[in-house]
Amino acid sequence: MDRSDALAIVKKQLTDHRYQHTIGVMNTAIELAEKYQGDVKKSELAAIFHDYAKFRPKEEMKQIIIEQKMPSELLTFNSELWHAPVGAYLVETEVGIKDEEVLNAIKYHTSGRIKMTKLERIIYLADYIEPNRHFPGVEEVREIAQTDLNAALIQSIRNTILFLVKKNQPIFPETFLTYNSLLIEQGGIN
Ligand code: DGI
Ligand code: FE
Ligand code: FE
Repeated sequence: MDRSDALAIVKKQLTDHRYQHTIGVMNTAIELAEKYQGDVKKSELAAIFHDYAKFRPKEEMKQIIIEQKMPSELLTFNSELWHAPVGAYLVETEVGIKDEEVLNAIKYHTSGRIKMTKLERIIYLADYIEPNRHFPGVEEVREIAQTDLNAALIQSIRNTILFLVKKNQPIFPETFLTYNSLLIEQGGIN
């Protein structure tokens, strides 16, 4: 599928604001893939579709999580987490994308997971640092992303966890697992 077809499909699913975010993620993901020897085409495709399910009704997402036997633990956490795995499912079934690597990059773009692939890292980070993002700490992560993909990824997950803690929100276990596994992988613990 080429870029313009993919963008036309996703545009119908999103608000203008979220579509602009998607364009930002796409451009950033391509830059990161070029810089860090990722797959540029897969990065482009995963970025375009990463928020495909963002505006699906909660009830529909809940049904899909149950019917498709996704981890039921998801339902006890913030519904913001649901659009990632549900998005991967809908992008496969409605759009017809079959590439597992692309689907996994969509599926894990909110929580991450242990042993993230390079593509998953690129999409997670691009989602966090794309130019339309304006939260505290994002500039620092953009700086780190110029030279170190993994260090930038760790900083973005740390910021997300701190943000959730400050808002008194429960943190999805996968988010902690991702954070721990990246720190351990980086080495230098004790
Ligand atoms: O969809 P986006 O806004 O582009 O970004 P995203 O897919 O990273 O979703 C971010 C939202 O998900 C944000 O409101 C925080 C929330 N979130 C991310 N990780 C966790 C989380 N919420 C909970 N409760 N626990 C998490 O671990
Ligand atoms: Fe998202
Ligand atoms: Fe996003």
